[in-house]
Order: sequence, then structure tokens, then C-alpha cells
Amino acid sequence: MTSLQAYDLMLTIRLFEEAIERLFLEGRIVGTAHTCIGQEAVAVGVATALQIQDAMTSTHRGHGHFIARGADPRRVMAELFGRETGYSKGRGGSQMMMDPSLGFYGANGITGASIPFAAGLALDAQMRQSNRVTVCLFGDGASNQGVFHETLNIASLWKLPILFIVENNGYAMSTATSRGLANPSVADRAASYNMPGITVDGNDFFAVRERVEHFAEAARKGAGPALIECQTYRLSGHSRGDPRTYRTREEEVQAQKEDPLLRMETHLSKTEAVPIATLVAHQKQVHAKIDEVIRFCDASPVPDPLNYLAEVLL
Ligand SMILES: Cc1ncc(C[n+]2csc(CCOP(=O)(O)OP(=O)(O)O)c2C)c(N)n1
Ligand SMILES: [Mg+2]
Repeated sequence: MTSLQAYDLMLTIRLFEEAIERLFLEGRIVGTAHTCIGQEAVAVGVATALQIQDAMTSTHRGHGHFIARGADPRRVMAELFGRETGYSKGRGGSQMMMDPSLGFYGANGITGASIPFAAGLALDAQMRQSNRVTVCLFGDGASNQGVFHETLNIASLWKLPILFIVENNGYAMSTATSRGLANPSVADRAASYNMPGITVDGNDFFAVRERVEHFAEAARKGAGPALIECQTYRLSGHSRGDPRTYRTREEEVQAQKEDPLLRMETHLSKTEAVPIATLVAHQKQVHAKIDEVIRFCDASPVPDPLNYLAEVLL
């Protein structure tokens, strides 16, 4: 994938998530959702480091992961709209989408629950010798769950082909990592389980992709798991309607300077000499794509309750 294609993908996720925040305010979608604004370099860096047969598990903040893995943004949004064309036929919502044909084994509303599930996928791959690596994405908060520790232990003992990828975005709901983690480094925890633990700049698409490619390759050759901590920042609120009273606006302004999209734009124009006009043209295209996503949802039918019963009973 070229840098410009990676930029398009990151921008697609950004505009998709911004559209969700707008649609909530307009009352056009209901329920809740967790957006990943500010974390796009992790989603795209990880997904583009994988091979087609690889597996990915996600979290409650999963739209970006899924789109980066190849999901159709129209069908992701349709799920939030509660339409028949959504990935769960409009009956699941933001945290209940999957598509194994894309190697995407689901968003997950239970903090940390994807971690042992991902290890199961990795054990399956090992037993079948299928050359598949599983990447398990989760948050800093999830790394405080007991199951994180249990899974890293067994994954290391059994040398499972799995990468544990922590998106350390500074917060678990309203709890800053400084108040939630006795040792602020999640990567340090790998030492307890005798696996490599590294930290990467999670706002740098290229750094994320390079590190994931490196450890995926090692896992494919039998080296076993690794823990990769991507340091980033959740620029959006935790979920819909979060007033963000637990942090200052100054802190947010500071974090915006490290916005992964700005970093990518700077790289493209300075290092790859991409003309500004080209970037603007790409931005227009992605805006048009998101407009089309919303048109698709508006035009999609709502699920028929009778069909639902037929599916459950048959
Ligand atoms: C088992 C469980 N406990 C608590 C919650 C409520 N909850 C939802 S998101 C979240 C914070 C997760 O923080 P983190 O893992 O850092 O992910 P982030 O939201 O920052 O992406 C919590 C505690 C939950 N969904 N599941
Ligand atoms: Mg977090």
C-alpha cells in the first residue's frame, strides 16, 4: 500500500467517525458508539502490516480497525443506522460487527474479552499450521484485566503466533493511565511473561506498520507472541455525550499537535514531495465517499421483525 493510500484510509476513518458524532447530535442514529479519532495510525498501521490470511480482534472502539481491515464503510455505518444492510443486519450496532471472510473476528463490548478469544484463534492457527498470525487489539484499561495476564502467560508458554497490541490512548473512560496503571508502561508487563515488549509512537503510521510487520514475521517463524504498546491519544470523548471534564482543553490542544493525520500530511508533503493540490483532491474524494456512505444508509431498509423471527426459529 502506498503512503497516499494509507492516508486515504486514515482520512476515511477520521471522517467516518466525525460523521457519527454529527449524526448522533442530529438524532439520526441512536444508542452509543466509541469513536477512534486520533488513533487512526494504529488501525491502519496494524491492518496494512498483515497478510490476507491473518486474523484481527477488536474492541468497543472498533470501527477504524474494521474499516482498515477492509470492511465496507457503508455497511459499518448501516449497522449504526440499524439498517438491514449493516454487518449484523442492523440488529447489533457499533460494538457487534464481524466479518471472518476479512479475517476480522469482531468488535467486542466487554473490556478485555477479545484477549483470550484471540489466543484461541492463534492456537487454532498453530494446530493447523496455517501460517496465520493473529493481532489482538485492546486498550490500556483492558491491560488491567486479569485475563490479560492469564492469556499472555499461556500464549508465551505455548509460543502462539499472536501479537498483543495495546492502544494506549491515555484513558480508560475517565481514568487517566497515570491513575490506573501502577507502572505506566504496558510494554514492561511483557517481561513477566518472557516475551518482547516494545513501545511505538502510535501516531506514526510508518512506525506502527514497521514494528507490526517485524513481530508478525517473527511470530510466523515460530518465535511466539510479542506485546506492542502504541502510544497515542483519544482526541474524541470516550463515547457519545462525554463532556470530558476529567481533562483540560489545554491538554487536548497539545495532543492535537500530534494528530496522526497531520503527521501523515507533513510526511507526504515534506518527505514524499506530494503537492498540496493532490492532498486536497484526496480530501475531496474521501468527503464525497462519506457522503455516499450516509446516502446508502438512508436508502437502506430497516430490518423486518418477521425476518428476524424466521432467522431465529429456523
Ligand atoms: C468487563 C467490562 N468492564 C467494564 C466495562 C465498561 N467499559 C467500557 S469501555 C471501558 C474502558 C476501556 O478502556 P481502554 O481499555 O483503555 O479502552 P479505550 O476506551 O481507551 O479505547 C470500560 C471500563 C466493560 N465494557 N466491560
Ligand atoms: Mg484507553
